[in-house]
Amino acid sequence: MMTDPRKALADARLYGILDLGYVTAEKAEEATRALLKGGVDLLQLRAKTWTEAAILELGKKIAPLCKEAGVPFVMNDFPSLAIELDADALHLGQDDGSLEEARKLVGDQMLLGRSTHSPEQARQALLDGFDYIGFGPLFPTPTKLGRPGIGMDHVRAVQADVGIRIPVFCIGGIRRDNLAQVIEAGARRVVIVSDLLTAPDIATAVAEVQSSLRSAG
Ligand code: TZP
Ligand code: MG
Repeated sequence: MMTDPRKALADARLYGILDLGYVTAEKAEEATRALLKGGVDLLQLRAKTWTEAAILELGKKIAPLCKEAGVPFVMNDFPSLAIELDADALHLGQDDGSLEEARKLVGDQMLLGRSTHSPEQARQALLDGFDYIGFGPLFPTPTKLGRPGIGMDHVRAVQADVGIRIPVFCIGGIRRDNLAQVIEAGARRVVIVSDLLTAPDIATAVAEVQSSLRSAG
């Protein structure tokens, strides 16, 4: 059953990413089902080294699983694939063009997210009209090589400023074993990639994170 993606986004705490750097093509569906079963609130398909054709083929299996679970499906990087897969949202990095360009391609309805790496970029994304932001990487992470960790100093301020207008998802090097610290620093919504996808039991790991986030208030 599909809930309104805008409402699902507003309520979201844990944003899961099916990152094909961590999961083989053969295991992608199984990992998706586990992320959904555990209770991720949004699910992004991210495949940095795959061809568009291969992403499309996998997306045709993943997007319906999200729809069935009532979880918004987010396409990373590719407006064309977001349209073709009828995604609920498109996620864009700082180098993936402007909001206006994306809007022209995907229309009025699709949600648009932006990666931000500083309080200034976070504020700019809000002013640009993005529907949510990722803020990080908080810590250095193998999932995003070449980007330094920005630390947790600005989390509370960005949450109190941008975060009261649009959802702010802290990202980058967040794991079950440092989540309490990240929450303590002011985060209320997070993206976790590698720690969930490499967990022996993905669904249980997701459920654990959800429960920590929800009980943080
Ligand atoms: N953008 C900023 S950090 C990051 C992305 C996509 C990767 C987060 O992955 P992990 O494994 O949770 O550190
Ligand atoms: Mg990108």
